[in-house]
Amino acid sequence: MLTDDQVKQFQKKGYLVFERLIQGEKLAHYKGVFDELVEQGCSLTEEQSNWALELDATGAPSPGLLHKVQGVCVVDDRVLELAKEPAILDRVEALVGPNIDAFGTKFFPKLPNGGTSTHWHQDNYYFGTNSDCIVSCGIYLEDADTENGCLRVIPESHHSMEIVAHKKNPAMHGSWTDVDESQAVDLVIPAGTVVVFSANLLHGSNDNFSDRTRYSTAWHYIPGDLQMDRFVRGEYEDRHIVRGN
Ligand SMILES: O=C(O)CCC(=O)C(=O)O
Repeated sequence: MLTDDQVKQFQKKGYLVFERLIQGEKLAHYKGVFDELVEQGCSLTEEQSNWALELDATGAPSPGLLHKVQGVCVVDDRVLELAKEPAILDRVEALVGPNIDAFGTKFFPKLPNGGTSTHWHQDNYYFGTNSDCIVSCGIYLEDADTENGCLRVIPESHHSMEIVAHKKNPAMHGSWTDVDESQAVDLVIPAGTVVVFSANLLHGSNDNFSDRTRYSTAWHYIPGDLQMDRFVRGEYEDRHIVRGN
């Protein structure tokens, strides 16, 4: 269900944006599911498995400030239904094939006034591969703009197939790399938008400087038969068959 032009654009630019793909009651339903997770996460005083809190300047977790739910489809199987949404999979199928798994599921609430998700990186850095069979997917449950930290991409940066060096700071979640920000595109998008992109694409987002949340959930779609050392089908808990076999 992608046009030839869309497939070409994915190949050329490394990403595709589907505005308002999840709509109306469906969007409200999923937003409600994530509200529940935020409520749960914001009662945490220390980190727990799957649940990460924002870090203060010394790298200590900040009680009550949820940063991320890693493995969100394991924590709440209602989110797995979103990973199986036909509107998404019909499009992803054109890039990944008929048998599709999703792995590495996460939710970022990006809370107001300082909430974080990820800075510049390539997803494949984390997976120890430069495979171009991995299609990352971000779903934005709320309007995302430059104030609340929309997704930013470096178009065409997936072409080199090179995984660049990433750095780590103990007072920050995740690893990141430097990019030429003059090449960056801000994806200012309305609620319900789905972005798919190559796992080799440089992308990231700024922190949330607004007084609004910016909920997003993300994972990676792969062909069901793709072998991955650390994410073995049937063994790795956060790898799910979402279409076909
Ligand atoms: O928060 C975002 O929009 C970026 C998320 C992201 O880059 C990731 O999950 O790898």
